[in-house]
Amino acid sequence: MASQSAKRTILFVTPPYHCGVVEVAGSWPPLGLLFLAQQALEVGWNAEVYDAMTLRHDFDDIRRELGRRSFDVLATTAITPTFPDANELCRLAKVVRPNCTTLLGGVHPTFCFNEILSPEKSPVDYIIGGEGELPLRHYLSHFEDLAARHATPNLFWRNDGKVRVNPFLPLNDDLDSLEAAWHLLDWNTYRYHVIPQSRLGAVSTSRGCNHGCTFCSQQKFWNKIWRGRSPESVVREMRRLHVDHGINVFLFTDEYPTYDRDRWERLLDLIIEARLDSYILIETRVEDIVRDEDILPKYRRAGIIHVYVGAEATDQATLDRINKEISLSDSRRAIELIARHGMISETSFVLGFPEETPESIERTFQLAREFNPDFAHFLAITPWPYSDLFREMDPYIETRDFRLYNLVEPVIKPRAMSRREVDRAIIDCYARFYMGKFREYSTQSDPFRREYLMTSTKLIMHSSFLIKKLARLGLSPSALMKGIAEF
Ligand code: B12
Ligand code: SF4
Repeated sequence: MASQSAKRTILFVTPPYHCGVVEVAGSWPPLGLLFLAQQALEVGWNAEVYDAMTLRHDFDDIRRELGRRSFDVLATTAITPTFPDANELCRLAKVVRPNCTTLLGGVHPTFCFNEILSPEKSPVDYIIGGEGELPLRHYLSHFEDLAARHATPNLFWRNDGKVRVNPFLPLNDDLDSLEAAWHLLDWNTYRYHVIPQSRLGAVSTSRGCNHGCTFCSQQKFWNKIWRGRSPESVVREMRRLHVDHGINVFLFTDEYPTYDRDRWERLLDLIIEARLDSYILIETRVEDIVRDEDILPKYRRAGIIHVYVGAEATDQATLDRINKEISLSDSRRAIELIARHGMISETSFVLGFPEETPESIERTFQLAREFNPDFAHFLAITPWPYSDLFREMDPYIETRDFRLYNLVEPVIKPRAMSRREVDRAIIDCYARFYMGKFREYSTQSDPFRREYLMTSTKLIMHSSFLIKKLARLGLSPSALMKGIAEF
């Protein structure tokens, strides 16, 4: 442990990457980094969080901010699209503070450690792969002793020009023991724009998913193992966030919160009892919504207002191909049930597979309209370089620019279409879907649903990703918005 007199500082920074879509709805706290910061504090380090992404700082701002701060370790995180910016962040840290150590974690470096660390001039000194808390604790506790530091579990590092890989710890069975350093955030920054006067928090009630969708990184990252916290510990944390920090909208960050029905129902009961007067946003699988038909009123009473379910495709052959293990009838029914119980349904449809044609996109669009979720996203299939899908898609991948691997930009060229045509088809699906929707929203009898749906649509239509896309394709954002509003 670092001594009190020479307390070292680890600065956690979010890469300043933006691509629209989910960011449009709010500014989201960096939960993963807060779990890690708590470990640093517990072993006697100073920990600071600089959320450059949410503050919308560019690299000039970041250079100035890093210059103002004093730190020994700069730690950052990367999913695939944010990796180039995370790498640049490490480079900048070395320029501003040449003696600092740079540390990277998250799903992308966990799998792509070799290509990140191999270049002799890589600005990344170390990578901690997989679940970060316990390895980071070891790394920081043994920071002063290089041999012990290099014995950190889950560590990837360079030695004699070679990339070394340390054995991984098993996943932590005791998720209740992990806390997030909530007090390090400036809470005024985190809002859910759809709900006025809101303050947005993020709670992880479980980690992992036992399914094997071939496009998904999360099942690989968590080894297809699902682990849940006890409902009591989740509600304790929610109450603390509500009382101490005024959080009234909670994102459950879980891949699969409803996996264990008994645990889930107990959690709903405890949240209802706690009377937090707050809203909750979740993501789950369609068959669980169908399974839970009898307890859906509890979902709503607990405050769940927004449920994202991955429908992904509108034909069974595609669902089977991506190993989604759901049926079209469950998708349709889940969407129906969510609305019937006063919640907002959101789902996505993935486009741009190698065999895609304008006709197959039109079929997906028509079925999406028939499923009629409140919100639909039309996403470009994106093979993360470590996903099961990658090998199969490799011959069709036209760009290795990871910044484009964000589910918004097509990176695959289907046999019968260009990427630009896929891009245009995606915009067309969005425009036509929401043209039909705006009128439906404005005639909703439930005022909460009406307000929520109309505010969200305006946010989507003004989102930077749509505006940029439209401009690139020579289309006018204002004409589209006017068309939707007048429809
Ligand atoms: C919340 C969230 C967001 C928030 C991010 C808020 C923030 N600053 O963290 C918002 C809404 C902004 C967001 C945006 C996007 N997201 Co997002 N997001 C999530 C979500 C739902 C939860 C992430 C989370 O908090 N997990 C809980 C924590 C505890 O886990 P964790 O972050 O993985 O961290 C642990 C380990 O990874 C590791 N670790 C992570 N970083 C580090 C760093 C160090 C130094 C160490 C030691 C360890 C370590 O230790 C942590 C603790 O164990 C995940 C899906 C999921 N269920 O995980 C998708 C997910 C991460 N998002 C994804 C995507 C694609 C995006 C967008 C590109 C979507 C879009 N087009 O808008 C954008 C990118 C914007 C951006 N700049 O990041 C993908 C990433 C896929 C991939 N493999 O690259 C995911 C997996 C969802 C999916 N569809 O598959 N997202
Ligand atoms: S159900 Fe969701 S989290 Fe689980 S493997 Fe499929 S896409 Fe990934």
